[in-house]
Amino acid sequence: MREYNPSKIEKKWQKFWEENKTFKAQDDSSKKKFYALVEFPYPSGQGLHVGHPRPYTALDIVARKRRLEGQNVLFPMGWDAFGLPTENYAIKHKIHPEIVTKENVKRFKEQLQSIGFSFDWDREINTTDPEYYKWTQWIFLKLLENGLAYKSEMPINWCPSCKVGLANEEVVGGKCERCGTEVVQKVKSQWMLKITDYAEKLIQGLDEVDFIDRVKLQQKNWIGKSIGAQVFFNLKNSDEKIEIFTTRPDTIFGATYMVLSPEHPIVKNHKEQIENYEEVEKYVNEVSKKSDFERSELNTNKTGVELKGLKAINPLTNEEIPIWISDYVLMSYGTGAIMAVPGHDTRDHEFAKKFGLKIVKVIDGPDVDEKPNIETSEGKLVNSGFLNGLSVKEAMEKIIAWLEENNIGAKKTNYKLRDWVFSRQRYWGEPIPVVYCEKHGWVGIDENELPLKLPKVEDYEPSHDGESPLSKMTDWVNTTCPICGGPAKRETDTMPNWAGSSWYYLRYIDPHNKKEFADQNKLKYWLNVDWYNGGMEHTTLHLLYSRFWHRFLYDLGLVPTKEPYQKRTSHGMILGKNGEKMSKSRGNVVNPDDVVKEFGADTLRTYEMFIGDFEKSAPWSEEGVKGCRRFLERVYKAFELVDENLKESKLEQSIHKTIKKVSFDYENLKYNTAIASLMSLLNEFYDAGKITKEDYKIFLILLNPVAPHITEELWEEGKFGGYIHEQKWPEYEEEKTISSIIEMPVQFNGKVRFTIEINRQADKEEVLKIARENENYKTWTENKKIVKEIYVPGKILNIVVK
Ligand code: ANZ
Repeated sequence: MREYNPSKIEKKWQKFWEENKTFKAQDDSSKKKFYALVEFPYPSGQGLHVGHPRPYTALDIVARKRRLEGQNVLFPMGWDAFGLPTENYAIKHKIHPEIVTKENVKRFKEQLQSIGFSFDWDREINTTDPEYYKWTQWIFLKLLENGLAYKSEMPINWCPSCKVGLANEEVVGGKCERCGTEVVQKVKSQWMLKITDYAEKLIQGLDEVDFIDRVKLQQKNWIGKSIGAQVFFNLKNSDEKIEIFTTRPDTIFGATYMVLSPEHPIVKNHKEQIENYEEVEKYVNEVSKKSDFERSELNTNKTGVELKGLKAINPLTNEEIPIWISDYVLMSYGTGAIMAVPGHDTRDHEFAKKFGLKIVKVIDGPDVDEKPNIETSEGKLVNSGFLNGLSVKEAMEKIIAWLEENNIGAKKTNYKLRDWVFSRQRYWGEPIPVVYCEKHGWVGIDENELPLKLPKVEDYEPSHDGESPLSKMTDWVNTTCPICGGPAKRETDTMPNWAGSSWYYLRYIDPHNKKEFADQNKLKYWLNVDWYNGGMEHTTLHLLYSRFWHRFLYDLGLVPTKEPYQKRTSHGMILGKNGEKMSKSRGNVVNPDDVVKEFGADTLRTYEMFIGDFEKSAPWSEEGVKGCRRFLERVYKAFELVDENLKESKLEQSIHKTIKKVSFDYENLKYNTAIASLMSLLNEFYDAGKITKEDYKIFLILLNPVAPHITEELWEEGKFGGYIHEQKWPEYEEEKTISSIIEMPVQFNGKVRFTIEINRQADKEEVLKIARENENYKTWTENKKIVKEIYVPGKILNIVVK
């Protein structure tokens, strides 16, 4: 008896594919190329998680299908291997992170191979390999040369537990993205990348690509473009001006006071004039402990202090207005100062109410004393001098022209996006290839010295003042300046783990190149990545960072396309059985190895795709896994339904319909419904009892992308010729997908009385014959004379009686 034995056939085919380099991508091909990319994993100590195979299987399906369609497919895999967990493990167990990484990579690779992904393993890369990070460092030097990398003293988000500075993107709800500890502010000298210079290009570029809407929207919101004006307010009895940013310059007549961020330089610079400086200083100190998140998102109770002794002049009303400081105005946005319009801005209104400040209505509508009129874009201007009677839009244009004419302000665009904090005070990252020379400041090292390798250290623990472990390596730190040869010190911070992943898709194109990060002709052939699937959580981090690096390389003429990725899709999470996020502490983790061992890789793959809507999260279910295994067993058994003598398929329509559905679904993230339609076709096979060889072959090819091992095996067993991975993706004919039997309404004197089933091609005589045989026919024609019989083919039969 034949029996489905995945453990045997899966190993066999994995070995075959590996030895024959079945999935090797060709660099010199006249075939249409298809570059499919999934986010390379961080090889953690825990090994693969059942969440990993979900996106990997999805794109593996597309990659396999496209190969069968005759395309030259690049589907690579590698390791994003720098990072904190490895370093923390190394500290705890006193093992070098390089060794830890090697072990983890080995395990991950075995696990991925056991699932049968069609990766081109010849292109495997590892971000911690000096031959790889040489080019990460090289790109950094280019950014430095072009003024896009700079060092700056600034308050950064600091995780006291990880002892590491975090980018805004790594702070979620005021907490460290990794360990959940409350993030505090700490002033440190940091390497920064000027992603803000690319804000506009990063927004514009979204128009050129095919990303799912929620990804585009999140990126746009994160970049946060606001169009408005900068306006200068004079400080009374001084030549100094306070610059503000507003999106509503039309409301300027209603600006009855100003609010500065407590860190605004005016505060310190006017210590002498400020009568209540002690009170002010106390407030400034209190605020310095809060993160921007607490100050904006969590800010419910408005606080603040007036700068007594200072006044500003509203340039339109010429009135003297008070100046306050408050934490709701952030130093990091706009100019760190605002004109407060309490009649129309909610936060300003709350503040004015609390501190008894003047409120003026400048846009008509309901009274603004009790509630700010926030529908400000609807009404007409009032109490606003030469703007009175204008609509908001008109007033906006007029006031900006006026401000520009009088040199008091100008149109201005602002972005929420901040520069990218690019230093980490940790060991396990790419060394930043710069030195500090007393004479020349920060200088990039010579390109010929790359890679600047991480030196071996004894102790990976960061010092308690937060300096990197590298700072203790005086031999390595002390060097010479590339410009003057004088003494210099190396940078001891390393790059964040977002560095290596910012360009990895380029290295896959030419992973062994020793002269360049990738050959220009190969880049021209392979770019863009045609389809990139990855987690939503990377939308404002990795995805944005890599688009920035790519655009920068494009501006230098080093890559041929503006954007790296043509299409971006995203998958939902796989949850534990209880519907909660899988985690060790919740005890609901499913290990893919166990599923492969017990049920087979093809079952794991099928289940991961069948679990539910690809874009939504879904809970794991043991029953679901078993159901998929039973399906594959039935696929295996259906081999016995093939009847060599049966020449014509009885299932032609179902076959064509299934080809159509599966072909569409695999390309449109509908893997679950594709599998469902294969399941129902299989049921039809069993119902029919006998199928043709061709029926079965088509079924196997359609299933092959999802369950590659079993389909290779059955193809071989059936001696269907060659290997299944060499076959052609089946095509369908539209006419054959349409049912030949249709329901036909039969009317008497224009009223539908009953319906009959006819063949779509049937002629009038045949249709009439079927109608007459119907038991209802008699009722409507009894004792009547038939005047006329009208047949509209495929639509209606109308019988006129008298
Ligand atoms: C006057 C005004 C009247 C404003 C009104 C809004 C409504 P977005 O759209 O987010 O860019 N603002 C400017 N700089 C700020 C800072 N550093 N911290 C906190 N708030 C700041 O918001 C721009 C608006 O936010 C600006 O326009 C300013 O208030 C405030 F009916 O000016 B507005």
